[in-house]
Amino acid sequence: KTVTTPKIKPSQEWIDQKFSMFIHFGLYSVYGGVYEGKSVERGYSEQIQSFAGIFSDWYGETANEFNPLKWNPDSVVSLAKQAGMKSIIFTSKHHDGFCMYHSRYTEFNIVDATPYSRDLMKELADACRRGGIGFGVYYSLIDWHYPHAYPISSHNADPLTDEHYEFNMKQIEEIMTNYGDISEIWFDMGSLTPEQSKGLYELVNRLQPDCMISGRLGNDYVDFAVMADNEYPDYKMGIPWQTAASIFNETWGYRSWQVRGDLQEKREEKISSLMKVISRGGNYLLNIGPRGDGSIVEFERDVLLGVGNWISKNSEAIYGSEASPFHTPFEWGDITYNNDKIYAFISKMPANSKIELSGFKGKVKSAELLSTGQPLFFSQKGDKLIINADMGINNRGIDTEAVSEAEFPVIK
Ligand code: FUL
Repeated sequence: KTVTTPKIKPSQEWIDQKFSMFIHFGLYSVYGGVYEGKSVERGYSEQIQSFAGIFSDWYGETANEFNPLKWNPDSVVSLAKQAGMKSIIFTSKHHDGFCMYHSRYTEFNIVDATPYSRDLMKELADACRRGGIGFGVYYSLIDWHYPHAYPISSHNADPLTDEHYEFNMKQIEEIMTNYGDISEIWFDMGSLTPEQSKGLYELVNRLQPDCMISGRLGNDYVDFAVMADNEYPDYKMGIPWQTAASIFNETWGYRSWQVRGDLQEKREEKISSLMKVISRGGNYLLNIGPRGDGSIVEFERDVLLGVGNWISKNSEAIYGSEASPFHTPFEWGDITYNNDKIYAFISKMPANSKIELSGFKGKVKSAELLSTGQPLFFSQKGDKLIINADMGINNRGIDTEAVSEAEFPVIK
């Protein structure tokens, strides 16, 4: 039996990213979750072709009007950076089979089939490089457009015919060859045989040995595990992993009738999820779904900017941090760890404002509010530490800026 030594990938570098942007942008964005004047409420909007039962030829004709002139890759990169994100993962091809890059193997792509006629993915990859952030690719292993994939299956986990698999191999080869360094490939869906998963895994490794490969390739060919959409585990895991989340939780692609909400609430929800993921050692991949004209939904932009603003004051607790060394979850929030320092992220302040932690071996030197350096009272008895997290801030009746500061304090 031959034993192959697993290749060492720069997984630590990948783990250290912590926070990245996911973008679901494609032909489906033109529909915005609406078909024949009706909102399609069932299912994710990026899968409208399946959920609304749109006949493929009609769906394909949408390409004639796809001209996303408001798309500006440099400002998308700048938004990601302001949000504190370290890479962008872009939908090269979703289940509908439409390629957002110039594929040689189908004309159903943004260069050959639309008035836009430019390789949008190439321009985004270049913008990421200019902006100094990573670029990764989402690739659906199923393809409703592929002639042998009809009728569209609702569970998205059909086996791949040999022909379809060969097509995927060729597309992955061109993606891995023509778009510079790819930080991760987010394979999605399909039910592959072990040989098929192996073939794709080896192809990526050969062309881009540093590219991290998502576990949705199946059959244990995995560099990082992907949690169920919007979910995270209770504890840290023994493998690099990621949680992908969308702003509205019910869709990834643009939905014209679901574009706003309570900004403060949404921002808090996403900050809490980010910290839950990071405290368990994972990476958080937060999605935006641009409109068909390429513009960014203002609410999504504002959520991202709010999260980024909070991160900028607490970045020490995030980048370069490790999962919580405590084995029990806490009612009041989550913990990260970095070089002798513990960061306690308080999402639900206890009524008595006391944060209790046990298991300390040495003597604790100080406790402070991370964003301002305000020292906090604490006492240590044996291995038990009690911090008084009452920062004298009354959450009611003060301006929003102060509320934002007060709502999610991080103690160092
Ligand atoms: C899922 C897909 O089926 C959804 O459409 C979306 O792309 C999500 C991120 O992954 O498996």
